[in-house]
Amino acid sequence: MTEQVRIALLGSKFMGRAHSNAWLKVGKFFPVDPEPVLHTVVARDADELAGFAQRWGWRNTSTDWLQTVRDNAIDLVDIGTPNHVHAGQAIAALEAGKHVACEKPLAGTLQDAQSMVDAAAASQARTFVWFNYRRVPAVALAHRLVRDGALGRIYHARAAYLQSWGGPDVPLLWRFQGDIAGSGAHGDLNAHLIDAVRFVTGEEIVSVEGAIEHTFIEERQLVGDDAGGEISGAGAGRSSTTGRSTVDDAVLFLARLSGGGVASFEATRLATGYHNANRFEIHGDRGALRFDFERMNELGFYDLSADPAVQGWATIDVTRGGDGHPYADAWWPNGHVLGYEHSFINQAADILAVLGGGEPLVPLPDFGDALRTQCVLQAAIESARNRGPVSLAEL
Ligand code: SOE
Repeated sequence: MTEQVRIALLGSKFMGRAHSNAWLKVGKFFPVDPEPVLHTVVARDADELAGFAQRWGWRNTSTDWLQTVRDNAIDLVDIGTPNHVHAGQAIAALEAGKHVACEKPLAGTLQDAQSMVDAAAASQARTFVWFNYRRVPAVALAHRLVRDGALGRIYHARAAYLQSWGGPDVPLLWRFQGDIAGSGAHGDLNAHLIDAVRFVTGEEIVSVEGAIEHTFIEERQLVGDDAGGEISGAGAGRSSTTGRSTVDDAVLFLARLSGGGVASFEATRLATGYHNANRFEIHGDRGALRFDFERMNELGFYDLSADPAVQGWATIDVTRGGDGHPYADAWWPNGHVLGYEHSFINQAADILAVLGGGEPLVPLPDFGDALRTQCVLQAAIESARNRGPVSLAEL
């Protein structure tokens, strides 16, 4: 008899849709045990909630997240809400004995993130963080290649997350309010880059050597309550008055890696011309890798062990089942590519594997792992504000 895991989803905006889709589809493509049950979805707007639940197949709705996370009918709480409420919601769920899957970044502040890790340590429940890009097959393959020595000693990691949706016409969404988001592009996008560099290299960031934190657009139009977490601001009620953006639009920083290499990170919402260019390059003494999410089914590989006459950047089509390409066997025949939503479905499969007593296909970050990323986020901000190096050992 296949067990079930009854899920409560907190949040019904962008991540609410991505997670709903993942729980709805995962059992269609993976042999899940336990099976996910879309039990209850929680959001503030009762009117919108009924339509959301019907569209995605949630059995129940609620506007009371605390009552829901304490409900004995719930096994796993999935947090897709803005950053400032991650800690309260996750801690309440853990105290109620629930497993918790939380969107990135773990929290808006290091203090909140630490409190979540402390609550997890005091609980028997499992925790997970939706650093979904680890489950883009090309990124998972990069992780395996480095783990197996294909790059050798790591010299450089170069990571950039380039978006351009944050222009002056976008109103003062929660993502531009420091008391809600904690930071802007930094916590939103550098979080992904830091996690990806740690995941692919298998190394930790030991210091931030210098950083720039910059806000290009300091005033934004105030919005109505319906803007929620959507990054487009589309449909958001417009106001003629403006409010101050209290977060960065871009953060760049330089760092040292635990293996002796050096790294650069750049996150921005104003890289005109790029929409979701989450990219990294890793250089070692035996080879190099490069990835760009805007060509997400491809991985670039430069192999110094190959015959020098034919050395060059190979573009690997990471869709081939049976060839050891991560997750490929669950999906389509060779060359039938995947999209953004598949990284979440792959993560849902790994979460269910762990809850069923098994192992994920590639490492899944729990709260403790995500805290290390949160510490790097904090170190970069301190380095920018103090205009000097910050060792992670100091945090
Ligand atoms: C907005 O920048 C955003 O939705 C991020 O919050 C997600 O983590 C990223 O995958 C897409 O862009």
